[in-house]
Amino acid sequence: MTVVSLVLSSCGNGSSSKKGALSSSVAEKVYVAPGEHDEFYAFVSGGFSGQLAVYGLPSGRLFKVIPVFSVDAEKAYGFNEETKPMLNTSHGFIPWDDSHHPDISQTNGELDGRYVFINGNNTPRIAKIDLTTFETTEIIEIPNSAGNHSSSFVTENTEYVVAGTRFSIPFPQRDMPIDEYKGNFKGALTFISVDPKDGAMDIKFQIMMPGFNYDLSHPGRGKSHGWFFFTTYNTEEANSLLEVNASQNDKDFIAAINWKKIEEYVNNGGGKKVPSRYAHNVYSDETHSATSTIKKEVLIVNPSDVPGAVYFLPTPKSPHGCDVDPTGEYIVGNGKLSADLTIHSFSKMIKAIEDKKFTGEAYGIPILDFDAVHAGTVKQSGLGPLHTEFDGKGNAYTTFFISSEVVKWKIGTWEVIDRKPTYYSVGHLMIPGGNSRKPYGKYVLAMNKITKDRYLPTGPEVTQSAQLYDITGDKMELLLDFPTIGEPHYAAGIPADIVAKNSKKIYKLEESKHEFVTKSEADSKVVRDGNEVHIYMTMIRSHFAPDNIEGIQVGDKVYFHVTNLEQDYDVPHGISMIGAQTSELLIMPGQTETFVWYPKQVGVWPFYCTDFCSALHQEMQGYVRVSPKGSKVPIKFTLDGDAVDAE
Ligand code: K7E
Ligand code: CUA
Repeated sequence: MTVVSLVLSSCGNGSSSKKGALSSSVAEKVYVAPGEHDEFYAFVSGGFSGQLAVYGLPSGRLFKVIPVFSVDAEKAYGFNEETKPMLNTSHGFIPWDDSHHPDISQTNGELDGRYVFINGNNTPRIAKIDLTTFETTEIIEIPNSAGNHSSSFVTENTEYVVAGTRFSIPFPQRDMPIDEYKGNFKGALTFISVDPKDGAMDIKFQIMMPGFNYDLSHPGRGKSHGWFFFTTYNTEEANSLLEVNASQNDKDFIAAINWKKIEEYVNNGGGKKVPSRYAHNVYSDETHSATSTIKKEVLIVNPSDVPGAVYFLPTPKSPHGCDVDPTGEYIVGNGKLSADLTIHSFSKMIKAIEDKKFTGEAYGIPILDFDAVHAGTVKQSGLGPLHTEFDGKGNAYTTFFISSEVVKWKIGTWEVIDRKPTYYSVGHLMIPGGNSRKPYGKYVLAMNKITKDRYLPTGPEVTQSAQLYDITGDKMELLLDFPTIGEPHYAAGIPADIVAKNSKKIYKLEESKHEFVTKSEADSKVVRDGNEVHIYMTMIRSHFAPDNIEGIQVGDKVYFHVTNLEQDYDVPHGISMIGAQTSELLIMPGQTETFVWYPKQVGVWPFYCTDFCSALHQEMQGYVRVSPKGSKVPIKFTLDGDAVDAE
């Protein structure tokens, strides 16, 4: 086998004309000519950057980094007064998180392109990004959770976005010895309802599961709609040296949750309201501002109170990925310490439940007989399987971290059809719509942890990257490498035409309900209120109004409320002030944003536009005169010598 492939590859390398022809057709497949658009959007998680990057496929061009869980000076996210509340939590203002799994909203099991959801792992949160503006518009904190990793996956009609805890913790949280973990720590699985009209999120209930680690999850679909599946590891309930102590059991579990049954139980008054503090942050496109509300309780469901709602499917070797095929029949558990993939059958699971094929129970939850639910095994498929996606044509693709490859296999016969190396140590992979009833099986994107020799060196830190493969033929074909931001984990892809047509171009000035909006230059003003000063400023090509401000004093707290009066597509302006302990503002047409400046030194200090907006951008500037504290210099604000409010 090795000899054959060696001969083949040396033959291919020897024929330079073939190599040339092949590489040019590969280049054509990813070439998007200047001025043309990509076929797909790819939303790639930023991992420890906390953000979400938007790329075009097949070109691999980066369009935007959407700030989600981390402050972003470029866009003033978390720096301006309008977005600071987005990063509020029960622990206070948290400027960073670790984002792993974007998932696009669905209707009838198909991508609908309204929202992308993504999880923050570290300080458990779920965010929603609105795909008309490509902005984060809602973040909800997840209480009683830690290492929010088996998140944020949506059900077939986006009834719920689901979040599962990776680390179990004491419930209720309390001061207790760590070695009393077993039986006392619990794992919360959280179901967040999504309002079908406006997308508003709300925690409907939390299922308080045994103290395992809940690693990944996916919804049932089609026949299995109404169920949700979570991989677990550390069913040993170890609390120390998990690399050894959590690898004792030959099999851990996939937890199967009948959420429809639990929803019904809850709607009939089931569950118990428990005090829990968590933040719910909402950004409004009308006020261009976010508000943060601290919620005080959450509805807890004990699984043993809802018979028939929760089962465990034994699954070998600390499974990581938990993936459901497009028909909803097969649930794939990738045991990361195994060479095999284990596939369970939903129909067999239902039958096994009816026939009571149980081999025991864990904390009152029935454990199903492995043979009664097992559909098949993909044998010796590689080393260190992590995640699986589907092409909608009966094939599945699994990543192998240790053997650095993507392996294509056939659903039902469980045979390996193809394998291609990745460079190197691949984590997730993504087929657009690959977590839905309707995958668009044209490309697979592999996201790698290690790239070593693939790029020019940049010191000890080397970029992480994605690789694009054509999967339209029997064999996968590597097309393109491109670097990513942060560390990519999962990604979500969608045909561009579903999303692009809804993309917003401007914010309508007359519709703004921002508390400090200034809708015309004539309305701009400066108002002193004790030692607080509010500057109501406008910007339009190519000046600020007012651009000369006097009467500010050392020790004041100066608010710049700045409105971009432009009503044309793609004409942002920026503003920054010398010595401001915050970022610039980058303000879209029709939008108002605010930064705070604490003048510390007497003098005349400039501000300027930071976004090259016109031929006279360099002329877009102004001055603030700062007098000593208690000075008699009155508030005065002018444009071209005239007081702007006098026009
Ligand atoms: Cu496998 Cu966080 Cu989904 Cu990364 S996880 S790879
Ligand atoms: Cu406005 Cu540059």
